[in-house]
Amino acid sequence: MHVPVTAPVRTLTGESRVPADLRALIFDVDGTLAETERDGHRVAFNRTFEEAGLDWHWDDETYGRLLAVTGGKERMFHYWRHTDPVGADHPDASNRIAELHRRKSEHYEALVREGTVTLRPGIRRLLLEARASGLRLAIATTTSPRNVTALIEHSIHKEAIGWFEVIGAGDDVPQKKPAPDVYLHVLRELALHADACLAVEDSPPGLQSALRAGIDTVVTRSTYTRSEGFAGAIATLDDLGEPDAPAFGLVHRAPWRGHVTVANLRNWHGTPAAGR
Ligand code: XBP
Ligand code: MG
Repeated sequence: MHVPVTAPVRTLTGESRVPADLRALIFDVDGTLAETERDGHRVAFNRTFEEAGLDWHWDDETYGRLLAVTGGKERMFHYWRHTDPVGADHPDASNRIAELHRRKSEHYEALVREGTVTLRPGIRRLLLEARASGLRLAIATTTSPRNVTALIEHSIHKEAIGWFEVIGAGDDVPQKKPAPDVYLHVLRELALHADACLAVEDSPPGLQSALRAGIDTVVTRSTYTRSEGFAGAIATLDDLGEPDAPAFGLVHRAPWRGHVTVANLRNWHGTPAAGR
């Protein structure tokens, strides 16, 4: 049984606060639920470029760097401006990007439905446990609701999209991650204060977005973020782990090994984070 934490904790800045009970988990999608960037989005971008007769090709290393630009349309525009500033200045450029992105999304959905992208360790287990323990679930992503639905339907099951009360997507808000907009939007829709939530993220822009919305965050590093620093996260782990395949990482700066459970999240939540 969960016993709510009511004792005040002292933050790094010295003030004490009484953390709210944990009520909801908010998941990022790309890189967090699955390695969608490496196995899905990157492949879909390259298929689109080839089909469109462009000489663009994003290898693993290039794509890793381009992930600093969040949003597929924004990422293509950034690359275009870099490689062909005159072409990218054409009045029709944003229509061209929108068309490429539409096609890329079709390729992505097809890849997901072919089973190219699978859930990361511990995701299905933790989602099921969270539901059983009455935690509310939501999504805060930069990608589109359609991509999220395809992934959840295919990798969990047809009805599982209904597990998530709110799906906050990049185009729902004025600014994508690292701005806090998508998390603030999800908090509003859930009608919860940031203190009652915990985010799960995989990338520096995602962590920044959640922290700027005031939400404690657990990071599970993904392929492209293995060597990044995550100051401010309450935990930085390789993944969520499974009972027979423990995850490794740091929780409040102390080494940790195991599989993440709802009880762990309740313990970690509301405790001052390292380096914040
Ligand atoms: C994900 C993104 C997205 C995907 C591509 O970031 O930045 O742009 O890379 O999807 P996060 P779209 O995991 O932080 O939400 O092409 O649909 O944008
Ligand atoms: Mg991500």
